Amino acid sequence: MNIVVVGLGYVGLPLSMLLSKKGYSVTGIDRDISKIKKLKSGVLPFARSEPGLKFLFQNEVNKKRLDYSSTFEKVKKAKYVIVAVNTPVQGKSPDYEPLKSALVSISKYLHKEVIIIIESTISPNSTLKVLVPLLEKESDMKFNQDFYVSVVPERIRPNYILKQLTSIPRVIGISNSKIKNGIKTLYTHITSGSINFTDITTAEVVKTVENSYRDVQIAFANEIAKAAEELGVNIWEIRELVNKSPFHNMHKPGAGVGGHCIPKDPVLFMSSLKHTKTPLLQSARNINSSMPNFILDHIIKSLKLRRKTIQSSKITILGYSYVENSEDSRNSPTISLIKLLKTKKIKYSIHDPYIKEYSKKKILSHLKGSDCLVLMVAHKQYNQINIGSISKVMRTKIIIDGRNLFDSEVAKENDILYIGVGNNPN
Ligand code: SAJ
Repeated sequence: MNIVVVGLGYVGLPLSMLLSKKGYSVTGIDRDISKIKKLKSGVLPFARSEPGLKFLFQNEVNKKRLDYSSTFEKVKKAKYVIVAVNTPVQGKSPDYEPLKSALVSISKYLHKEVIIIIESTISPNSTLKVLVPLLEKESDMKFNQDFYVSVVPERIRPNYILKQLTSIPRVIGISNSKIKNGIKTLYTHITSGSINFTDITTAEVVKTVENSYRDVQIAFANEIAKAAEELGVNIWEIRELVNKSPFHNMHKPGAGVGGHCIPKDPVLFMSSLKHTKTPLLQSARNINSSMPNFILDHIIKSLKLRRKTIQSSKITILGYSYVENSEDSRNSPTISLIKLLKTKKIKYSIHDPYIKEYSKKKILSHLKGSDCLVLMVAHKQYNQINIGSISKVMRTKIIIDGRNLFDSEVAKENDILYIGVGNNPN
């Protein structure tokens, strides 16, 4: 059976390889010609540190049944067309340009009985009110008569892509029971997790709500962390003890919330509401987006404490990506922090072991003569940092620990001013 996967990012590319491994004939399509060229020459264009992905790619890429292209002809022969293009937000509204462009291209080759599966995260009501009318207009065919549409929101996370893709339960929104068995078989080949059928709009709501829920959970931790500083208590001890109470799962406060899901999905959800106000979701977004500023405040305060002017200081930022042990830097809190440092004309250097541009120099050479170490991402490599050695090379000994990675006691023993998020032991 022929399947086309449109959009070869963190969702579509692994999915194209997994489907090939399961024996399907797969064509992966992306409008980024350089990405297609790399794939066809056997080079993985990104996510090289993703567990298991390189191995899967090397096993599948030479098989005849897996092909990559920047054109859409293969839609003509496909039974399923899975769309996994990015759906960013611009301000408070979805930016469906990539998605609409993909659907217009697909429409040119649409034929009877094709099932279009939307894995991209979209705001509630988008499929039936925007995407289906576009497909009908562009293809001159009828929804639920000539072609069918299903919404199966992606559920992956960098560092755990293949593990989650093959095990997490999936929600499948359909509007015609005729396609149920076929889609059930397809997703049973993808994941060992449960397959949960519902209607199209419910599937759209579930995805945006599950990430809104996480955004609120993280914002709660961040708000309590700010209060903990005023109260002079350690948020990490608070969190540990709170979570000993049954049914409590307080999340981790930190330097901010980045990524391709959490910052965006609550905005997608809210964009579909015309009358209902969502102050909690909006506050959570505001709190999480405020964390890079909170880090900046700590940088300025600590430099002042050490009688350093911010203009004469040099900051070392550890971690550029949005989440630990990954190269993915989409919506990274470090990007927000850098913008703020630039407005204050504070000099900085960046290290990140997963990003080529920021991994040329060793950590210690970044810290030589530095006045403040700002830990933004808890990459596993940073666990090896020896506080004693960094203390010897820094000009001013300050650590702003955005992810509770360092031991504040050890910092103190090395005469380092240690400031965490929600943990200021001074
Ligand atoms: N973060 C915190 N505190 C926390 C957890 C995360 O500050 O307690 C920050 C991270 O540092 C990062 C951002 O939030 O900057 C997002 O982290 P994440 O762990 O939520 O990772 P994502 O963005 O890849 O989230 C994905 C989502 N999965 C899907 O959209 C399918 C999310 O719904 C999942 O809960 C998460 O993976 C997961 O844990 O699997």
